[in-house]
Amino acid sequence: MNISQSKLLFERAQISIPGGVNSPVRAFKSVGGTPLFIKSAKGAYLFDEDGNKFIDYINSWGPMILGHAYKPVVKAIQKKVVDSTSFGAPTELEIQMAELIKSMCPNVDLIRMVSSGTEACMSAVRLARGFTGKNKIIKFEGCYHGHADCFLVKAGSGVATLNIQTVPGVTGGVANDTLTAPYNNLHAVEKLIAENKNEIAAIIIEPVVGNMGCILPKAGFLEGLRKICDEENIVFIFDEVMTGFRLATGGAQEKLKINADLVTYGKVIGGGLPVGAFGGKKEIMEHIAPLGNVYQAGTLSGNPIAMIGGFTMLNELKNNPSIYDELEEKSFYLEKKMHKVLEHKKIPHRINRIGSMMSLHFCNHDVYDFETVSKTDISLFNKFFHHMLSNGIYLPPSGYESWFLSNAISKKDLKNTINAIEKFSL
Ligand code: KE4
Repeated sequence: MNISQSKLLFERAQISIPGGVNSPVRAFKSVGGTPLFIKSAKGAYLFDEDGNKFIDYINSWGPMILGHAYKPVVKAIQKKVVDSTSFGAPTELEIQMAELIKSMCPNVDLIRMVSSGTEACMSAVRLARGFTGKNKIIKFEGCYHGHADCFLVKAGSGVATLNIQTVPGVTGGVANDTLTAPYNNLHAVEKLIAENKNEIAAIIIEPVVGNMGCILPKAGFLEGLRKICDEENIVFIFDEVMTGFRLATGGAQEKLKINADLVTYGKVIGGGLPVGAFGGKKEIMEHIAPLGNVYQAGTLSGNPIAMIGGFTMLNELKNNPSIYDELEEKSFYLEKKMHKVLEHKKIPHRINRIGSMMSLHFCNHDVYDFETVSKTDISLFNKFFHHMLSNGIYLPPSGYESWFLSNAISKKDLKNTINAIEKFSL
């Protein structure tokens, strides 16, 4: 596969941009090789600067649930942009967006728009601390909630991919207020609660993890955390930046039938434009400025172009709920066929999947937390990644990431993906 243009661009990029990328996971650091520079994308396909075509299983790390350059979203943005790109003042569209989200997601009385998932999660934690008057939070090893200082403790995604044990610049004071427990380990959380009685403001969790591969909650785990939060006056925060509007219109709260106190969103909510949000119970959200004193702000929060992109995307999902059935059918097909091929090849593996989020791990054991992910054969994954890339299949460049299917993917694309796997050998 000719990637000469990407090679030249990557060399040039590294002169002006740290590592040549504006987000570390894009750098192919763990899988090795040159990151591909993308020229355009349409539907299920990416086209790089060398003219190579790929079936996309990253979909911008989740946002492109209906495929790239989705016509209604493109048209809505084109129409809106001529009315200026930002006012720094309230608009009706922001009300419409908030009302639409409230109609789709359970348990959201008030919602505040921001410009990234990091901002959403950072703001939700500050709010939980302000609301409870307590300082500590519990997060889970391998979960990733963005790059705010308090989350960069045993984090997933790029932090795990790059194996950064402690992030320089995150002070001891901040790290001391972030407690961690293994995912799916309720006993470890109970122990932290007992050791930090009345000091814990929030438990923040990816209700389905996408940042150490796709990891599903074991039966009773989330329910147990819900009970702890109720008993201990702890704010239960669902980080639904990945799962929101992807697992169902109502995200993981709807799919898993469990209510958080605060929920954060990103990715799909913006349809590929910079949008995040946090929302939840009125009695908590009304502590946010200007109603309350928990200050949170953003020049481009609720930006009209970002709003129209997200509003159009969410409306498509709300008005066509069959999309989730189609995504389930396509994702199940891929999982089933991939398992059959790898089993026939006698390659030990596990496939974790829920809806259109999935991950493949090369191992002989179940994968249910950071420790079990860390014991998978990452070097074999890296070999698999490059095999698939050279066969026109663009997977996340890390064994610590989830794959995302878009509903633009066709049965033929899925069959081509399986054909590529059939050509894989150890
Ligand atoms: P952003 O600040 O990157 O918009 O969102 C942070 C975030 C928060 N919560 C969850 C569950 C997330 O998955 C993310 C971001 N996910 C990564 C992919 N694993 C974004 C890709 C990147 O860092 O470039």
